This record gives sequence, C-alpha cells and structure tokens, in this order.
Amino acid sequence: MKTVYTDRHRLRASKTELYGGAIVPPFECPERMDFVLDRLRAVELGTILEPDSFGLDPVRKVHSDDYLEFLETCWDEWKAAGFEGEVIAANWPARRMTQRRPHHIDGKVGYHALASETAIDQGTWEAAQASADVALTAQRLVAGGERAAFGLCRPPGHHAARDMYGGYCFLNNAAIAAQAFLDGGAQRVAVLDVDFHHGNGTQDIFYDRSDVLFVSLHGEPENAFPYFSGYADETGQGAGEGFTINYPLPEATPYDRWEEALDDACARIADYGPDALVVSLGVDTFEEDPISFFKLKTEDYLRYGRRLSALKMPTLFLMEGGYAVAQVGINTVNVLQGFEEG
Ligand code: OKP
Ligand code: ZN
Repeated sequence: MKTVYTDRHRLRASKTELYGGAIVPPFECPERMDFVLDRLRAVELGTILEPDSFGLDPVRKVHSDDYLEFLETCWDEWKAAGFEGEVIAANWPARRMTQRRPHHIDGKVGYHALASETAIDQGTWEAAQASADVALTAQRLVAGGERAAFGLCRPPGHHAARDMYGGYCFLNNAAIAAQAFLDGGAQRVAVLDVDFHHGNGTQDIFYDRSDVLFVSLHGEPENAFPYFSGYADETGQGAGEGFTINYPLPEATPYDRWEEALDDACARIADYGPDALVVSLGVDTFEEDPISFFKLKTEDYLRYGRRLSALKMPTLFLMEGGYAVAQVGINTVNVLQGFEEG
C-alpha cells in the first residue's frame, strides 16, 4: 500500500494546549508522524509519496467561505490586536445568545471554535492545507484503481465541522476526500470513523445527505470529548435520515466488545454498497492512550485491519488521532498490514 506524506505538517507546531486548567505541550505533536514513518519503513509497507497541490476548490465543497477566510487570517489579526500568546478561544455564542459573527478577532475565534484546547499558531493554516492535500492525493490513488492507500495526515480532521475547528482539527480531511470521490463519479461513499473520539465534524458535514454514510465507534459522549455529539439517536436528518450511525461505547471497552460494534458497522456499510470506503484511522483506542479510555492492544489493530479488508472495497485510510506517541506507529501500521494480509 502506498502512503502519502509531507514534512509540511511540522508547520503546525503550537506550543500550548488547555488541559485540566493548565497550559501543557499539545498531545497532538509533530513527533507522532516520525513514529508512523519509522514503522512504515521498518515493515516496508510500500512507497511513500509527496502530495500534489489541489488548492482550495475541493476544500470549499465542505467548508464555508467565512470559515476558510478566518483560518487564513486569524493569526495575523490576533497579533495585530496586540495579543501575546497563540490563538485560543475564550468566548462563545452560548445558549440563547445571538449567532451573528463578530468583527473583533477575539469574538470571531469563539464563533469558529467548538472547543478551547486547540491553539492556532503561525503555521497552522499552511499545515492544515498540506494535510488536506495529503488526503486528496491518496484519494486520487484509490479513485485511480489502487485497492487502498494511506494518507498520513497531520493535523487530523474529523472534528472540523463546516465552519468550526477544535479537537486538534481544522480541515476535515475525511470529508474533503469523501466529497472528492463523489465529484469523481462515485454514487455513494462510506466513512468509517474508528478514532476513539466521535467524528462530530464529519457527521455535521454530511448529516442531511444520503450520498455519504457516516459510521462511528467512539467513547460515549456522557464521558468523552466532544461531549455534545455522538449519541446513538443521532441518525441523520431530512434526506440524510438513517445515513449516520453511531456506536457510543463505555469506559474500559475491551477489543471483543469493540469488535462487536465494528462487525455491526461493517454489515451496515456492506448493505449500503458504497463505491469507496474512507477510514478515519485514529489509534487513540489503545489501552495506553493518555487521553482516552478504551482497552485495545497492539495485536488487535492487526485483527481489525483484516476485518476491514473483508469488506472488499476500495479503501482510503486517513490518519486521525493517537497520543501514546511511541506506539502510534506500530498500532497504525498494524491496521494497514492486517488489511493487506486480509
Ligand atoms: C482529537 B482526535 C481529554 C480532553 C481531550 C481534545 C481531544 C481531541 C482529540 N480529557 N480534548 O479525535 O484524536
Ligand atoms: Zn481521537
């Protein structure tokens, strides 16, 4: 399997994350990619290619213009306002308040943020665009006939909604790639999100549509970020009713229980009969992940990679989360190796 990757992810080098009331070094750090690359090379999974540049046209299909304009200009506006630190949201259009977009950057940040842990630094916008280019380049390989490809995206994407960033995500790589399959002639695309966290952004983007089936296994929202999305009764709306499927799972979920949900998810995906499958591949389901609460072990990633292979669908894997940094490589690549064995 080919991998698409660029060092430009290093431009996202935020130094701050708001965590438990303290400012800490971000869990979502550049070193994560080094471990994945090392493992890809160690097992000789396949060629590692640079992405091509696709520009913003495919991005505009899933994100709003005012949001993209915000991402492009927020760092300069923040500095021009005289703020010393990185861009962090501190104000929200909360319940019963107006949803009008403010002019001052301190207000605009809150308008476009869905959480405050994620700080924006100078290179974030360029890195986010590079990450989308990685996804689109890998998507083109699969659309062009490869059985599977891996987009080693950083920053991740699945929390990014049509007009909101947060949860370490800015552009929704999986949604951009799913839309690119459709625009290339696919009739239906399935997105399977196996990251520990609910892919609220991907759900948001496709919630009222039937041409993308969104299926997610994740920590139950009562107890896990993003807290306000991911319940089993969120099933889509309008033409999209029935095309969102959520499997919220409790604390300490072991592999066998997780695999039951995966089997059900796979059956639903098979029934849908998509032309392509996009996998939001986060490995923060790992038992040693510092911010998550499932109990998957390293060998379990091989097992579910084989399970995904049995779907026999053109498959695009896109990197999402995983914060047990030294094990992110082996766990991620185990899924891809299991898939190739399957
Ligand atoms: C991004 B991705 C944990 C706080 C978590 C944000 C998590 C973002 C995860 N107590 N805050 O889905 O891996
Ligand atoms: Zn996650």
